[in-house]
Amino acid sequence: MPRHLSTLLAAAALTLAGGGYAIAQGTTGQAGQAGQGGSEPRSPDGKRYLAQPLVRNLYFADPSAHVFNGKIYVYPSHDVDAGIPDDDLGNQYAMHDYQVLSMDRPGGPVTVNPVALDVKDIPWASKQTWAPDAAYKNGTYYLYIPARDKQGVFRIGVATSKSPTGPFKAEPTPIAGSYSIDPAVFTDFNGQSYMYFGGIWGGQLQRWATGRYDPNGGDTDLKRDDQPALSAKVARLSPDMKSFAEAPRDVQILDQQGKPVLGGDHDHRFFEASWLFKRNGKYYFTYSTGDTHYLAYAIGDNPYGPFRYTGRIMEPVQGWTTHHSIIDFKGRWYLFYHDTQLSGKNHLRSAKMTELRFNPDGTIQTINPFKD
Ligand code: FUB
Repeated sequence: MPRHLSTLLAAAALTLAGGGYAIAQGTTGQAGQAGQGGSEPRSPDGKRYLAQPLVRNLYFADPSAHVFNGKIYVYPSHDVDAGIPDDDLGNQYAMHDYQVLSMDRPGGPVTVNPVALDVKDIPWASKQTWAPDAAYKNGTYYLYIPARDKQGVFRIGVATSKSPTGPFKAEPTPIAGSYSIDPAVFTDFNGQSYMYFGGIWGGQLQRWATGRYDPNGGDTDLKRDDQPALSAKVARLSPDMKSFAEAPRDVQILDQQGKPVLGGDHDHRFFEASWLFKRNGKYYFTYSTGDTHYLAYAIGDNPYGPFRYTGRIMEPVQGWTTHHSIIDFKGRWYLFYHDTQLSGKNHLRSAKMTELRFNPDGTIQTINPFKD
C-alpha cells in the first residue's frame, strides 16, 4: 500500500466493529483469506487458529499491552511490505511508524488510532521502528522506541505524550547507554521502573558482547555453544523515565539445576522479546527463543533476577518471529502475541490475544496457538 494511503487510513482512526480477540467479525480481512465467508480460517497445514487477529486491514506485530485508566492499550510494531526479501538480520522488517490499538475490554471492538509517531519525526533514527513499549507516570505517557540510528546501529529512544494514543514527541537523542532492540518497561508496585531489552541476530546484541559496539561482532550470536548464552539486559530507569539510572546488567537465566543456560541450548536461551510481570510476589521474565520459536518464561525473586527457566508459554505460531506481552485485566491474565495468519509472510504479522492461565503452583499452562 502506498505510504500516503496508509497514513490517510490511519488518520481515519478506524473503529473495527467486532475486531476483538475472540470474534474478529465485520472487519476488512485480506482478499482470498481462507475461511472468509463462513468457514473457519485454517493454517496452510489445515489447523484452526486459537484466536483471530485484532485488526484485519493493517498489519500489527510485537504487541506490548498495558492497562491505563481501566482500558487496554496495545503498542505494536506497524508492519509494512517494503519488498525486501527475508534474511537473518531482519531487513524485511522495514516499519516506519507507530499506531496504538485500544479496546475497552477483551473481545470488545478494537480502535486503530491515528499515527502516533513517524520515523521522520525521531531526530536520531534512520529506519526500522521495531517493537516498542509504553509506560505511564505522573500524567505523562512514555513510548520507548528501538530503531536504527543514522549509522545503522540499533538504539532505544523515548517519546512522550499526554495521551496514551499519542501523538508522541520524540526526545532528540536515544537513551544514553541504550543499544539493541525490544524495550519492555516494568514498573514495580513501589513505582520504580526498569527497562529490559536486547535481541540477538538482527537485534545486534552479539555486537555488544564486549560492552562496546563491534560492527564485526557477528551477524547472529557468539557461536559459543558451551558458554553461557548472551543475556537480555535490564537497567533501572531514572525518575524522569527518559534515562538509565545505572549501567545495564545481564538478565541471567538459569536452568533447572541452577546453571546458566548455554548458548547452544536454543530451546531455552534468550533470543529477543523480553517482558516482565509480577504475580503473587514472583517476577516472571518472559522471552522468545527465536530460531526455535517458543515463548518461554523464567521466574525470579526480584526485578534483576537471576531467573530460573520454568517452561513454555506458547508453542510456535505460524510465522518465524514470536513476540508477546502479558497483562492482568480485572483479575484475569491475557497473552498478546502475533502470527502470520492473514499474510502468510514473516514480515506481515497480525496481533492477537488469548487468555493465559496459571496452575496453583504459579506455573503457566502452555498455550497451543492452534485448536487442533
Ligand atoms: O518486529 C521486528 C522484530 O521482530 C522485533 O523486534 C522482534 O522481537 C521480532 O518480533
